[in-house]
Amino acid sequence: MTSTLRVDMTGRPSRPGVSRRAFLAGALGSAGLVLTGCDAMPSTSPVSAPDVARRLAIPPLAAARVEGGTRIFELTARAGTTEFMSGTETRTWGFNGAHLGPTLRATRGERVAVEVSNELDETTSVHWHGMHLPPQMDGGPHQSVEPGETWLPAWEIDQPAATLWYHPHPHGETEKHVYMGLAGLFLLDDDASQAATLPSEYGVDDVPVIVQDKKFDDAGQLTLDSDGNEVGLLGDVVMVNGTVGAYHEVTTGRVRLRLLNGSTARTYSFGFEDRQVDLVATDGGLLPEPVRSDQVRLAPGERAEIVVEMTPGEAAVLRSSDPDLGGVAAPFAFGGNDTFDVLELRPAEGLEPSPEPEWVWEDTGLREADAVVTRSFELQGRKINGLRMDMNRIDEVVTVGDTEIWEVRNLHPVSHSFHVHDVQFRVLSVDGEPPPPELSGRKDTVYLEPNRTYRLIMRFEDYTDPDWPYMYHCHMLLHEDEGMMGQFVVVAPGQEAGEVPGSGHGHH
Ligand SMILES: [Cu+2]
Repeated sequence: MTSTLRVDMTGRPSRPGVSRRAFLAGALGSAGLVLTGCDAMPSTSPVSAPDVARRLAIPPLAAARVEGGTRIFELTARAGTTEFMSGTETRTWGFNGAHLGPTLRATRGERVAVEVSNELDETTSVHWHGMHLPPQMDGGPHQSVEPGETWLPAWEIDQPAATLWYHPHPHGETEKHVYMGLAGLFLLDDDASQAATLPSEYGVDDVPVIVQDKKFDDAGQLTLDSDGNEVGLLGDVVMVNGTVGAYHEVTTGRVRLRLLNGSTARTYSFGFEDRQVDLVATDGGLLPEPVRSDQVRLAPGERAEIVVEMTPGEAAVLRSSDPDLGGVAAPFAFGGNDTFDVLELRPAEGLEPSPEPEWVWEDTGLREADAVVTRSFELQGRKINGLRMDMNRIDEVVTVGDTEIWEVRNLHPVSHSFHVHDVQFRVLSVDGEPPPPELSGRKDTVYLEPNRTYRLIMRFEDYTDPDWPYMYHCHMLLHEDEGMMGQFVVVAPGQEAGEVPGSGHGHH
């Protein structure tokens, strides 16, 4: 069975007096990655638009060595320069390179470790977004990596196959570190994903698509000025894997795109003008079945895997169009309703056949009847339950093994993107209604429309530690940095919360 999501094929012109088709043709002609057609934001970029399309960069698969049964990766954060635009060297940060990082990949049941080194001039950290792991390995704001230091987290991969990612999480500085380019994918495989009939040749028909928007100053340098925008910075240049004006050559009848919204603030609505796609996976792995979709909305931090059917010799353009922001009042949309091209797929004249996507789904096992605790989280301004983040305060104490329901309410006219560390949750309901099919699988981040209540169910399976907390927070990174975050610990039955290590020692 397939379902149809948000049909939005109105053919509305992107600019007054310009037909959608004409705009698309024009945009393609100039590799049109500079946003146009926006009411609320100037559409001109101080950096000239690229006059040629560029081949999509594919982040390399990270090399690893295996020692004593542990797969060990190396990530070094450093500064460098990147030529986003011909002839302009932009200062950026990256892992093992000048911008973004390699793709880490591991299989369920494997033990992994990462040597994280910091060659920047400032403190950073690396959080494994979506990963189930002990809190000391989580890479949140308490696992700082100081300049010149190396941090060595290790854990066992113990969750279904998924498209996860990694990025810094330093207290109050996350927006800047991600924006400068510190981010990469962490792909997990398992028996089910390996048996699935999904395109799976990395970088060929299984394509990482890290979507980010940037803003450049007159000198071609990145600027992080959000102009007082409530949601944060909305850039006027969009890039995929750091490539502006990206195209990808396709040789197979189907292609799988692993979409990551790696932006700091912008919400996207991905789709193709001329075809539907099969949504096959969300943040934490495969969906129960493919969901036939026109548009896939992703808030910052969210991922989706889509499978696109190709026509030989006929280009297809992944666009982000006017996302349904879910009732965000116009003054707060701030250009979040832009429409623009993201990635052009260029199929060959002859395509190798690809099978229909099929797999055996592993049930989440999360049942409302099993929930023993319900917690309430109200988001407003930059606060959760009336409080801003305090590194020394433990906000919630969870007992290991418990299934819990988290009722998350957005009381703000602005959207938020709610992320919980350590777990993959399932959305039970949105304002009391069953969730749409795209929210039927494993999630670790969910878009919160204004004035709605999301009931999330999750289970905290192991890794008790009364002292080291996990985070929950808004993944719109300006919001997070300004305090929209809280901390929880997972304790043994009957155990009390301890004290956050280092508390009382100047972490205020
Ligand atoms: Cu937010």
